[in-house]
Amino acid sequence: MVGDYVEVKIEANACTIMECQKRQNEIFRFIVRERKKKVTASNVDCLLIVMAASKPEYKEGLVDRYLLRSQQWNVPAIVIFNKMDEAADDFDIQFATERLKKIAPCFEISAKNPDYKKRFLGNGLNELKEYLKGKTALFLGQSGVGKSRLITCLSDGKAELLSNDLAKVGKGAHTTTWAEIIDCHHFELIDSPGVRSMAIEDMDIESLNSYFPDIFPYISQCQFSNCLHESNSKGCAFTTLDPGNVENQYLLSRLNSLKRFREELELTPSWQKKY
Ligand SMILES: Nc1nc2c(ncn2[C@@H]2O[C@H](COP(=O)(O)OP(=O)(O)OP(=O)(O)O)[C@@H](O)[C@H]2O)c(=O)[nH]1
Ligand SMILES: [Mg+2]
Ligand SMILES: [Zn+2]
Repeated sequence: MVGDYVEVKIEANACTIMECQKRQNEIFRFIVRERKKKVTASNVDCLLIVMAASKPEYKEGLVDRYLLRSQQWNVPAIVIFNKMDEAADDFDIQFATERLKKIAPCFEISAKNPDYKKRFLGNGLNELKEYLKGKTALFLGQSGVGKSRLITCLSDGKAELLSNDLAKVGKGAHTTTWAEIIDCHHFELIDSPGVRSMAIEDMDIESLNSYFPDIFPYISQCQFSNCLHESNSKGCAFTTLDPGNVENQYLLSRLNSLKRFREELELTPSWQKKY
């Protein structure tokens, strides 16, 4: 598995894996149909969630989906807003960053132009490199957001090979098709296409609330534990929040994601998720 530490026996022209060390953590999914756990990588210190400021369009629901996995795997995440050199007019990086401030630090990046000067956030490329020091990080993000380009940029040319695929991108084709770990001297990066599935059908609905640590304190104040947090829900803690207040807007939009995920999880009966 990518990220594993193994003992190898080296002979004249063969290398044999003798033993695999115990994993600190695993990046996994459950395959509901086969009732099997599928591990894609191991020993990951941090998730790099990459979102594009231009195309593919930034979606709160998507970043929240990746952050949900971060909670499930118990691996801390950061969010990278890439392509800031050509950010869409309606992309509000400050709102997006503030909205996630209790969950994950955000960075303002242009992988295409490493000299890009950050304009909105305290965190740019230098801070990202500093953050990554000594860590093994795994990329998450849609096709075309710039993960491979970012690796090239962060590796200071050590990962030249990866940029070869630049010639054939543009249509959002799945250019990276294998999982690999890239040693960038001060840190290691894993670009893995296998973990990008957006489906969350395998998640445990009982854990969902706790995977939203920013809104969990409010949820626990709702009068009923099975509160649906709708505008007509009796005793709901969210109905008393003033939506004109920007802090409440962050909470309510995160709540929106939680409600959507819950609806999605309800589609798969829990008996199917016993492994
Ligand atoms: N303008 C601009 N373009 C970028 C930036 N980063 C990447 N791109 C371009 O976006 C396209 C996709 O970049 P990739 O690095 O291949 O994207 P990826 O996330 O690795 O995509 P997959 O391997 O398909 O998952 C390429 O044409 C890049 O040159 C950026 O910061 N600014
Ligand atoms: Mg790629
Ligand atoms: Zn409620």
